[in-house]
Amino acid sequence: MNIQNVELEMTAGKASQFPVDEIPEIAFAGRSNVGKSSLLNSMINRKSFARTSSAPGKTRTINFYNIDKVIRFVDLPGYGYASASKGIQEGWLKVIDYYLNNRENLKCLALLLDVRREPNNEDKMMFEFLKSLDMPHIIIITKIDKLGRNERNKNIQMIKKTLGVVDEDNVVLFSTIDKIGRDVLWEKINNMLLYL
Ligand SMILES: Nc1nc2c(ncn2[C@@H]2O[C@H](COP(=O)(O)OP(=O)(O)OP(=O)(O)O)[C@@H](O)[C@H]2O)c(=O)[nH]1
Ligand SMILES: [Mg+2]
Repeated sequence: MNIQNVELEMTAGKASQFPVDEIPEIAFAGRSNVGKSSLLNSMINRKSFARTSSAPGKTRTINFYNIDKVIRFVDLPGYGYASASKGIQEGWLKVIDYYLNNRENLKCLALLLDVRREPNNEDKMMFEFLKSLDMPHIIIITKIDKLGRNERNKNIQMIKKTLGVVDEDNVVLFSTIDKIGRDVLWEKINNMLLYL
């Protein structure tokens, strides 16, 4: 996709702030620090359009990035960020939950998993939820530059087995450092747009 114009349209802390129109959205979910905002930057060829941080809990609102008014990338706050107060965490969860369950614009949900980590209960719940939706989904294994080939392959198998990923689940390997996965992911997104 030849991107002309990307706009951070809205940082929403509540559902009433979600944009109102029919632009299809792909949302990026996953544990805090897994690399959601970094992946988004890499997809739009910007270094730090979406704010990232080595400390978990950077994204705290649902951020809507409008790409050429054709598609929106939706950067979700990560789950499992323990340092946030309970009240704040529950607040985020409510909006995320509302977004995932009610948003008509949502056409594809991507779940990101860190290649170095065994999926935890929240990852498993998110995977089950995503499988239960009647819409395309993509599993993205991030930070694959962090491991050598053998360990990487071993972990990818472990992640698939732990979650119960099958061949029909789209799996994309991603690294913002080695620039791996970007083209494959764009191809999948463009394909999906064709069938909407
Ligand atoms: N080596 C490597 N580091 C990465 C990669 N992707 C992200 N990171 C780093 O991981 C850290 C977290 O990245 P973010 O994109 O902020 O993660 P996030 O999922 O948006 O985190 P929250 O907003 O807290 O939910 C940052 O220090 C990034 O530079 C990758 O592919 N390879
Ligand atoms: Mg983020």
